[in-house]
Amino acid sequence: MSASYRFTHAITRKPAASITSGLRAVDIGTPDLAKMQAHHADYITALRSTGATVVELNALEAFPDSVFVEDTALCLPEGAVVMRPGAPSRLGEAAKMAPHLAALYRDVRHISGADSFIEGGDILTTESEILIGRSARTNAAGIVELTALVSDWGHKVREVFTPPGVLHFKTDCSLLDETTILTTKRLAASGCFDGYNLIYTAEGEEACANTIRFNDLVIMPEGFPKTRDALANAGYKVQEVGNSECAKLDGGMSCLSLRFTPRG
Ligand code: CIR
Repeated sequence: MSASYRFTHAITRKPAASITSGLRAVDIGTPDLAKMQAHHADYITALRSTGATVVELNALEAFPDSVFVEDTALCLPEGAVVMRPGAPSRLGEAAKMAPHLAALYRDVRHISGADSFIEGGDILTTESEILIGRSARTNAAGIVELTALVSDWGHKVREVFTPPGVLHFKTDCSLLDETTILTTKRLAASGCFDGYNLIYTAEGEEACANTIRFNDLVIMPEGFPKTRDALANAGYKVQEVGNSECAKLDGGMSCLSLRFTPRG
């Protein structure tokens, strides 16, 4: 069925000029807005090239990290769940996404507990389960609440761990197809992917683990030739997109979109 990587829709949000104040674990330089906009346009072109409808939302200056829309929601075929981001400066972004989801889905649910925190970057939806990494942004209460919200849609959640010092679970992994995951060795070492086929990022190229399978394409950040060639040799159709500016804010390919097929 390939519902975990075949999608009719994506939502993106234009980078705000305030992106220069975006959150980052380590300061390795200020992102260049014009360069980020050019990369963002290339990313949208890649999504659209697969035939998907891409809804491009306007920039939100009040939220510097709002280009990273993935963290605001979990989109499943049956409905969408609006997250409660664990970063205080990002909490309000989720409510800004809700009406856009309501325009495409009949069933939109919300993480609402005052103690529940969860960000989409910690959630990997595979063909058979939803893996959620507990992290500095996603806590046990958030995972419990999400598990309850998606159970009547028939989804099973499995709690896993995001390695210390890694922003999100998906910073270090991506789904490539029904049974295959691209991962760093440090994440796979936790045993969280037992039963899946794994392709490892090449030594020194761990920063490209955050890629996306979107319809026929694997969209990955530019500049990781060994992993790119390994994916191409494994039969994937790889499309590289510049990510130097988002990388300064710990962002990658998955963060920049919500990808889904709403069930009418
Ligand atoms: C943040 O720290 O929240 C942003 N600077 C980066 C968010 C990246 N999002 C993602 O991996 N899903």
